[in-house]
Amino acid sequence: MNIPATESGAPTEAVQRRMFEIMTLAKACDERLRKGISTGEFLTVYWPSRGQEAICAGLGVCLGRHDRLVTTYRGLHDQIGKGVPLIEILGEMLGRQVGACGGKGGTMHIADPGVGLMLSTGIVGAGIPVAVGLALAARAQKTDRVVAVSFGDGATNTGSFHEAANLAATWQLPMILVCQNNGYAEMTPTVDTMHVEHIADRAAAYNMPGETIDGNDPLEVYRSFSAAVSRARAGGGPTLIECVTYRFFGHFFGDQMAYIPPEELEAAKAADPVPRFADRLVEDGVLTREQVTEIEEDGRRQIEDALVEVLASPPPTLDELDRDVYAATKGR
Ligand SMILES: Cc1ncc(C[n+]2csc(CCOP(=O)(O)OP(=O)(O)O)c2C)c(N)n1
Ligand SMILES: [Mg+2]
Repeated sequence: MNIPATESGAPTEAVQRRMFEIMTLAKACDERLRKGISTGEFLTVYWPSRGQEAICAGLGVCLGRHDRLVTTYRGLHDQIGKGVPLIEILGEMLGRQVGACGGKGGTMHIADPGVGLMLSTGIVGAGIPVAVGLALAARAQKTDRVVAVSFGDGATNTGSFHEAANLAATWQLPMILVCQNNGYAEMTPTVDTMHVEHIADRAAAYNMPGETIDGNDPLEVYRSFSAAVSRARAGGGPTLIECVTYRFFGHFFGDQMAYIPPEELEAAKAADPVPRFADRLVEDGVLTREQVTEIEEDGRRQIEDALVEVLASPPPTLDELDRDVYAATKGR
C-alpha cells in the first residue's frame, strides 16, 4: 500500500485505519470459516491465524503491490494483508474454479503473483529459500522490489532457514524474514526445541540485523517492518524480525488443544490484538466507536459477498487435471 509515514516514522492516521481494516477482515474471515466448517456448510482444512493479525497488518501497509510475499499454510491473514481478493482465497480453500489456483491447490497452496503473493507452502521452512531466489531475481532485474517471507518459530529449526538466512545475508538481498513466533510448532512448545531465548538472536550468526518485537502491537510491527523494508530497498540487506504472538485455535481447526495450559490461552485471548487496537484507535481519536463498528460490518459484508460467488462456482473439471502441471512448450 505504501502510504507515507509521518515525519517521526509513526504511521499516519490513514495507515492506522488501513491496518485496522486488514486486521478486522482477517479476524472476520477466520470466524466465518470456522462457522462454515463447524456447521457443515462447507468442507475444508484450515490452519487458523486468529490472534496473529497485527503482523499481517504490518505486511499489508509496509509492502507495496510490486513487493513480494511468501507465506505458509497458516497464511490467511498474510494473504488478506497482501491484497489477494477474498473470492480467490475462499475459492481456493473450498476447491472452486474461482480460487487463486483454480481450486486445485487448496488451503496450503494459495498463490496470486498478480498482487505479489508468490507462494503459500505446507513444507515447513521451504518458503525461505524460495524468497531468496525471488530477492535475487529482484536485484538481477534491477527493480527496487523487496521480498518478505513469513514463517513460524518451528521453521527456524530447519536447515532451509539457516541456508537461506546465510545466503540472504551473504548476498545482502532485499528481504525481510518475518518469524511469527506463536509459541508452538504443531503441539510442541517452542522452548522445548531451541536453546535460544530470542529467535531474533539467530540473525547474529549471519551478521544480519535481528529484532524481537511485540507481534501483537500493530504500531510496533509497523515501526519495525517499515524500517526493515526501507533498509532493504536502499540496498542495506535483509533483516530477521521475530514477532512474538499467539495462535488462538491450535495447530489446525479442530485441534482440541489439550497440550495448552488453559490459563495461558485465556491470558492470550484477553490480550486479543484486534479489539485492543480498536480501543487504542478510539482513545487516540483516530476512529470513533461508530467507525469501528462500520469497519467490522463492512468486513463481514465483503466476506458474505465473496462467499456467494465462491459457493456458486463449481469445482475444477477433469480436463484441468494436467493443466498448470507441465510447462507449455511452443509447437506442442
Ligand atoms: C519439512 C516439514 N517438516 C514437518 C512438517 C510437519 N509440520 C507441519 S506444521 C509443523 C509445525 C510448524 O511450526 P511453526 O514453524 O512454528 O509454524 P506454525 O504452524 O506455528 O505457524 C510441522 C512440524 C512439515 N509440514 N514440513
Ligand atoms: Mg509456531
